[in-house]
Formats: sequence, C-alpha cells, structure tokens
Amino acid sequence: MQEYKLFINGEWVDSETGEMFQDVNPATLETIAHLQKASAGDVQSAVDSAEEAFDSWSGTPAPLRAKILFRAARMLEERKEELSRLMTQEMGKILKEARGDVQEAIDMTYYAAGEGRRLLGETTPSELPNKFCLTVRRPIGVVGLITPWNFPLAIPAWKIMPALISGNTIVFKPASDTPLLSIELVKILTEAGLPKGVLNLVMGEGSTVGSEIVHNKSIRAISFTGSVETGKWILGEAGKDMKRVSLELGGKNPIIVMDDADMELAIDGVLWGAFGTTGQRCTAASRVIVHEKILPAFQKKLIDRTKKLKLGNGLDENTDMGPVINNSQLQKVSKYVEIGKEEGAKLALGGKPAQPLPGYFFLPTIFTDVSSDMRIAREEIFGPVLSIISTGSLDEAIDIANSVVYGLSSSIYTENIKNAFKAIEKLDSGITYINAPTIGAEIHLPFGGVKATGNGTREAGTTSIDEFTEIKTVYFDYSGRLQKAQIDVE
Ligand code: UN1
Repeated sequence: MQEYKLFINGEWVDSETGEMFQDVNPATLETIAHLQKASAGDVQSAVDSAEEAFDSWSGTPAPLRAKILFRAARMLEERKEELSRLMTQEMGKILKEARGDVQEAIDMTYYAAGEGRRLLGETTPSELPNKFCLTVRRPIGVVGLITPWNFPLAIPAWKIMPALISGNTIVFKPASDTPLLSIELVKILTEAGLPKGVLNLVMGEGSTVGSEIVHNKSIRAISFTGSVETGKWILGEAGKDMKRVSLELGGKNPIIVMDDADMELAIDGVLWGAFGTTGQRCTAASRVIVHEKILPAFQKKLIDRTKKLKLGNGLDENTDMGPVINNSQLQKVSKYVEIGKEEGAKLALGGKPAQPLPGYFFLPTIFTDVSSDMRIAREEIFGPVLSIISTGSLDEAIDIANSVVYGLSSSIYTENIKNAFKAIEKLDSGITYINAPTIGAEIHLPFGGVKATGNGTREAGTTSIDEFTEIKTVYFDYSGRLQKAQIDVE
C-alpha cells in the first residue's frame, strides 16, 4: 500500500506525530492509500517555508512564473487519463466527469499562466498636469487554501494557479477524502520547476490543520470552498486578524421549467444538473420548479428517464452515476429522505441505499408534491435527491427560487425571451443559466454566489486575480513642484 507524506519546503516529510489516515475508494470500500496527518506544528513549518520563499517568488517576473505553469498544464494534459482514473477511484465520480474535472484544472492552469503576461492594472488621467496615475497589483503574501473533495483537481487548480501567478506562496490543505490528486498536482508543479517552499501541502483534520491555517498570523489570506457552517467560522476567526477571506459555500440551486419550455431539453438538463456527480456539486440542481400546466407530463418523463440511470463503479464507461463520497454523506442523504417523508412530500423514486452494491451507493431520488417551506426544499443535501415544486407563474417561481438562504447557481428553461430576461434580472444568484442546467461553469468566467453562498468574492476568470492580489494606486508627479489635488483645481 502506497504511503504519502506532507510536502514542506520542497521535501516530502513525515508529520511530527507520525499519525496516519486512510484514503478509501467509495465504490469498493477498498483502502487505496495511507497518508500522513499533519499537526499544528507541521502547519507552522509549512508557513515558515512559505514565508521564506516569498521574497524570491514574488520578485520573479510574472511571465517567468507563467513558464512553470505552462509546463505544468502540459504535464497535466499528458497525464489526463491516468489522473482521471485515479480520481474516479478516490472520489467515485464517473470517468467522463473525472476527465472533465482534470480538464477544468488544465484550462485553469493555462488561463492563469496566460495572466502572467497581463496581471492588468489601470491607467487614468490625473486632474493635475504633469502627473500620471496608475494601479499595480502586488501579491498578498502567504495564503492558505482549503479545498473540498467534490472537485479534487479542478478546485485546487482554481485556487493554486491564480495564487501562484500573482506571486503568493501557499499553504494548501486538500480534503482528507481526496488528497491523492492534490499530491499529484504538487508533484507536477514541482517537476515543472516550482521553487521549494512556494507550495506546501499539509493534509489532515480541519480541527487541527484547518484551524492552524485560519489562525496562523503569517497567513494573510484564506480561500475556502466547503460548508456554510465552516465558512462562517473561518470568516469570524480570520476576520480577527484582518485576513482576506474568500468563501465559496453551499447552494440549493433551482431549475425553473416554464410551460413554454422545450420539455426534452429541460429533462436532459434536470437529469444532468441533479444527478451528475451524484448531486455532489455546489452547483447541483436540487430543486426543480415546474409550471403546473406541464407538471404531470414533466414528472412522468423525468421519473422514467431517472429510472434508467445506471449506478455502479465509475471506471465502467457504462455507468451513469457513482457512489456518494463516504458513509457520513450516505447517512446524511438517508436522513433527508426521512425528513422529506415526514414533511409530507411524496417519495416518487429511490429513497434508499442501492444494495447490494458494496460501496456508498444511493438510488437517484425524486420527491414530488414538495412545498417550498419544507426542509428538503431549503437545505443543502449534497446527494442525488431532487425536489419537484409546482408553480403557477414565473413570478411565483422566482419567489420560490429566491426563498432559500443560498444563492450560487440558478436556471430557467423557457422559449420566451421576456421570461429569460426577467429571470436574469430577478434571480438572486451568482450564476444564472438559460436553457442549460445549473452546472457547467467555465473557468474564464467569475464563479461564486450571493447570500449565504459566499462573502462577495468570485473565483476563476479575471476575478481569480482579484482574489489573490492587493492593488496599489500610484501617483507619479513629474511637474517638479508641489501640486495639491482638489485644491489647485478649481
Ligand atoms: C463546485 O461544485 O464546487 O459548474 C464546483 C460546475 C463545475 C464546478 C463546480 N464546473 O458544476
């Protein structure tokens, strides 16, 4: 059995305590790796090495930093299939989706590398003569990155690549359920020429490793993707030290299907949005709000199509849906099914673990007759559970869509341009799709949400550079005399 260590100051090292944890394939329940568990002291060593590396890395011209990223992107491309297979074994998502996850990391790496020749600031005229105004970007310093298990390579890349190209050094904690892809990413970046200390990997528990990252005074920014509960805690704790915090938290993403929608297209979208990645995306569609005029036909077709989804090991190319990540997630999904039944929703499909498969498989589940005040319609389940809610009008559908605490992604299926524009204007979410499901974000556009989904920052796209840079405003006075802004100008 392969054993993996922490990566600190350019070396693979044992943790202080020597404690280990296991990485389990959720489709077979086989242990696939043993890993070292970091302590708070190990995090401190990682921080020390990131601090040490900062001067030299931030002083390296960004186009030269970019060369390393371009090389890493090419290596990711060459190893795409192997990494995808590893991801399916570690995380459970089907191979086709694992390839998408790896591709998202490749895209992000190329994109961030390209930013090495941009990292744009502004120039603008001064109100005074012979004076020049501009902004430049500077790295923040040592940043702490904490990533989830549902996108084991894409989300680390969303955070690591923009942080690196901007000149920051990193202490990185991947999710304990999926550390292997992060380890491979660190190896690739190192082989591509990343200097020692620039990227440090510490695996282990949130309560020790995560907590030390959040509290360590030398870490100046935190980027976290995960639960609202943890995100709120991080914001509060890191806020005490005035750290920059970027949060990408939960969702309860709705798809509205109007009576004028292309029904087949909407069904394709709902299936992919709700059951893709076994519903374990922040962007997963967990509510579908359907116009009452088409509800019976829509429900029947959707249930018929969902019944045909093939569960199994994602390595089998014929599988449509893999397992959930672990036992506690399986228990959580089961608990929500019970809650839904108690609340009076009608369990139309699924609702239980898919025995006798050996892994953490749960049947694709559909509740009908759901009202918008039920917990299954309001709380994030993060599993293959879809609630169907009936609506009489677009206004009502939008009210229902907006009635939850989250606001990541939303979608509307309609052939009516007025409905589409109204949805764009009124839906409270960071992302809105028209005639496409709630998942499918592309890396060169901002990604993030409103309300409890985040704290106003956006990842990916040009906003990924905003996340990891400080802006300095520069006033360059070449008049040779004292000029007073606001005062010399009448
Ligand atoms: C997430 O679930 O946290 O749009 C990220 C999507 C993917 C990214 C999801 N490209 O579903």
